[in-house]
Amino acid sequence: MDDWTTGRLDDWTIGRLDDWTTGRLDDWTTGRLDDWTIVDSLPQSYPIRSPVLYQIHVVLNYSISPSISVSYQWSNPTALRIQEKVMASKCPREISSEEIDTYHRDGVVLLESIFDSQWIDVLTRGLDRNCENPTHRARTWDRDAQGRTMFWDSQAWQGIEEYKHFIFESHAAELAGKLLKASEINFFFDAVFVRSPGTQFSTPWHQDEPYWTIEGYDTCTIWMPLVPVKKKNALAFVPGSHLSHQVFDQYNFGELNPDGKSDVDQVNFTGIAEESIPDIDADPEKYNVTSWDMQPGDCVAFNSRILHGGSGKLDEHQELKVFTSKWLGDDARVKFRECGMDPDHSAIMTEYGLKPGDRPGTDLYPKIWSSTSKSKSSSITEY
Ligand SMILES: O=C(O)CCC(=O)C(=O)O
Repeated sequence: MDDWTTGRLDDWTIGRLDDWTTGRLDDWTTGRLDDWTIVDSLPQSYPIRSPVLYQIHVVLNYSISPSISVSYQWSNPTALRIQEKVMASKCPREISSEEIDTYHRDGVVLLESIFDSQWIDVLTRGLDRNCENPTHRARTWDRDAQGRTMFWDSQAWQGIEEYKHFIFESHAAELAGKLLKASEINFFFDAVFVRSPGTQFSTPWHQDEPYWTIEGYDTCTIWMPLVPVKKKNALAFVPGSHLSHQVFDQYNFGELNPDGKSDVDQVNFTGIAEESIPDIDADPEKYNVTSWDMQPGDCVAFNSRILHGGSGKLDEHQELKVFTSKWLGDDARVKFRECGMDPDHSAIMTEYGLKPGDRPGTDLYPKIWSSTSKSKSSSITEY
C-alpha cells in the first residue's frame, strides 16, 4: 500500500486514537476498499506525536462494510503504512424479549455492559472536546458558591467527530430499533450532562416529549454514564408513567441559567397543564422510583414520556459525565408547540424543510437503522 494516491475516501475525520489497539492490515485484497481516494491532505494543525509519526483517523464510508475506522501512520507522505482497527459496532448480545417487554411496560430498561470500553473512550474524548468547544446552545445549568457546576450541551454531534462516529457506527440505533420494535430509526439529537465533583444540583422531575419538537410514543433515549454512578446519584424513573396521558405543569429548564445567557429556550406549560407535576421526592416509594448502580458500558433506555429526574447530589469527590442520544421510531412526527420547546428545533427544522406532521428525516435527523436492512452488527467484517 505504498502508493496511496488513488481511490475515494468520501468522509474522513481527524481524531485521537491514543487508546486504540491497532493491528496491521497486511492483506488488503478483499476488494472492499478498492473504490476510495484521499480527498484531502493532512491538516498542518494536526499534532505531531513524534518527529516522524503522524496519526490520523479515517472513517471510510463504504457500501459493503458500512464504516471502518482506520489509523494510518506514515513517516513521509508517500511511504504509507497502514494499521487498522475495525471499530466494533456489534451488539454484544441479543436484546431479549423480556427487556423489550420491560421497556414497553415500565418505559425504561437497564442494559448492562452493552457498550464496550472503546465506545466509552470515544465518547469520553468527544465529551472532553465538547466541553472545550461548546455549541451556541450549551450552558451551565447550575453553579454553586464552591464553583461546582452542571454543564449541559445539546445537538453538538455535527461538530464532534466522536459523537458522529458513535451515532452512525455504534449499535445504539439498533438497540433503539429493537426496543421500539421499529421498522426504522432516525437519530434525533444528543445531549450531555456533566457534573463537576460534588455538585449537588439534581435534575428536576420531568417528561421529555412535552418539551420536544417531536410527538410520538416511539422514542428512545439512551442514557450512558461515562463514569461509574451510584443508584442514589443516577437518573431515576417512575415506571409506567409513560402510559399516563396527564399533562403536567413542568419545569422551565430555561430558568437554569446562573450566567445569564441570552437566547435560552423557554417553556411555559401553565396554559395547557391539567395539574402540577407530583412531588415525587416527597414519597419515592409511592411512585416506585427506580434507578440503578451503573458502570461505564451500561445504559438505561427510556421512553420520552416517562417521568424522570433526581440525578445528581454527588458525593464530595464524585463527578458525573453522561452522554445521551435520542432516537425516533415509526410514529414520531414533527410538532411545534405554542408553550415553547426545549431544545427548540423548530427554526432549524423549518430551514431543512420539515413541517409539523412530517416524519423527521433530512441530514439533520438521519435514518441510521432499518429492520429490513442487514444490521450493522452483522455486516461489519472483522479483518
Ligand atoms: O442526566 C440528567 O441529569 C438528566 C437527563 C435527562 O433528563 C434526559 O436525558 O432526558
